[in-house]
Amino acid sequence: MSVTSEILEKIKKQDPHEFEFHQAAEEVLESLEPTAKKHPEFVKAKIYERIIEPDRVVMFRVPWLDDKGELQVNRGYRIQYNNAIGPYKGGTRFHPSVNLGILKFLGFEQIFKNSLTTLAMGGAKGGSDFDPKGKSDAEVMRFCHAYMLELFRHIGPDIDVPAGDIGVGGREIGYMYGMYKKIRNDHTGVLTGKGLSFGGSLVRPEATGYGCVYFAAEMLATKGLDFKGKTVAISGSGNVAQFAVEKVNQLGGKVITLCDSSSTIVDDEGISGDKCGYVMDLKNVQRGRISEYADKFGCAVCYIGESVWDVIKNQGLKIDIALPCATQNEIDGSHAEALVKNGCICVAEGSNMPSTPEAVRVFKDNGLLFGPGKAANAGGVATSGLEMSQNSMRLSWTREEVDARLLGIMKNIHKSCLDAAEVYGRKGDYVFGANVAGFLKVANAMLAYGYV
Ligand code: NDP
Ligand code: 2IT
Repeated sequence: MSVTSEILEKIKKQDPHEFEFHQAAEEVLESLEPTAKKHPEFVKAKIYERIIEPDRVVMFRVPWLDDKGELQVNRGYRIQYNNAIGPYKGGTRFHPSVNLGILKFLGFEQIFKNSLTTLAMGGAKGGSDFDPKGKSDAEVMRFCHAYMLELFRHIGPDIDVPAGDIGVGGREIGYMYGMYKKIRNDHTGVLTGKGLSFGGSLVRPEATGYGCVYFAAEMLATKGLDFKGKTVAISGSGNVAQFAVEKVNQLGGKVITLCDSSSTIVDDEGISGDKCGYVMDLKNVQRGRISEYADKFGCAVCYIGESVWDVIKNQGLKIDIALPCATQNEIDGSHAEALVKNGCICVAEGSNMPSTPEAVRVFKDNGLLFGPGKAANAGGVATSGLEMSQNSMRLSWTREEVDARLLGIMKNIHKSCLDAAEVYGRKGDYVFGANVAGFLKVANAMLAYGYV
């Protein structure tokens, strides 16, 4: 049995209910098998056994008062996975589905993603099973403050730098940073995704969506193609989806779908111009449902209870490019087959692990350009890294400067994936290339430290 399959068997036995973690680990370990053959020094130093195990998991109680004055209790987490190449870095997710298995999958992926950015950032992830939906502003504030009342002792600008993810945007980061600053009495910018007036970076809100589209554009360019005149399906309607729509429009493509966890809207005329501003206000300010888009704009059709990928499958929608930007495992094998049948040539993952292993197989077997999340959505954390640099230097770069750096980083990640894949005889395999390129830098650092 190979080193990597032994490890996989062990983690499945150890924590049998952590399905998402097993899924993420299986994909990475499969890719890493050839590196074990090429690098006996990694095998000897048990790099594979060590990288799979988080440095530490912090799990804590978050008690907070709701608007009725009743005490609520949620569970908070921070998984500090690996800091071989820099301080722990990764997002914070507030969603009722959050558990250890989901955060371990996200933290593990983050190690390789952060390494691919070329910036000095280790991997981490945190969050809570708190559901911000339907909560008042005051409740969200009290929850965020309570969450930070424990988290503050585990983080720091050179220790661990959290950011946003599902359910955590500018509002939540502001509340959490406010409490951190008060307790610590310092202003070192420990969170990223901060507001512009208190240490945030221009283009950080846009970065994940823009970066995903930049990555897709790089993949298309390898075939002499671009976004002009292409029909694009985007899922989700949150931070990543909104700015993916904006960038596709700028590059001449037409986005026809968006969704949330309740429904999908299809607008054949394209989600552009004032309609983009409407979606941002609806989701970020009104905190409404995407179905309201169809009430507002007669040109759109709403499908209740169906995801974007269900609608493409059930309605036979023709699309050229798919950008999943909602959540994990949103595209299964049957959705992938429908995408292929309906003409899709390129999939770039804005969300983390949106495609099931079956879906990835379908994309690969049919020769689609397929950019995995840890490469395609790395623009968000990369720009968080740029926010950290600006905070350390106590200055801020212009929008043009940050956007140019983001574009450069995405092009570089694209090239690193292709180069690593080619070295190992897996030309054009972005999944393999991302895993191996991300791993090698971390593995070499771990090797240099000795057995720690
Ligand atoms: P948001 O909370 O802003 O938006 C999430 C969107 O996805 C919402 O439309 C939400 O619908 C939908 N969604 C979330 N969970 C589910 C679910 N279980 N089923 C169906 N729909 C769901 O999050 P982001 O846009 O920040 O994150 C989206 C994805 O991108 C995540 O996978 C995240 O990990 C990844 N990502 C985010 C980065 C960032 O910088 N923010 C960076 C890199 C990756 P509803 O409102 O109904 O819940
Ligand atoms: O999944 C991710 O890369 C994020 N949620 C962003 C992490 C960050 O630290 O900006």
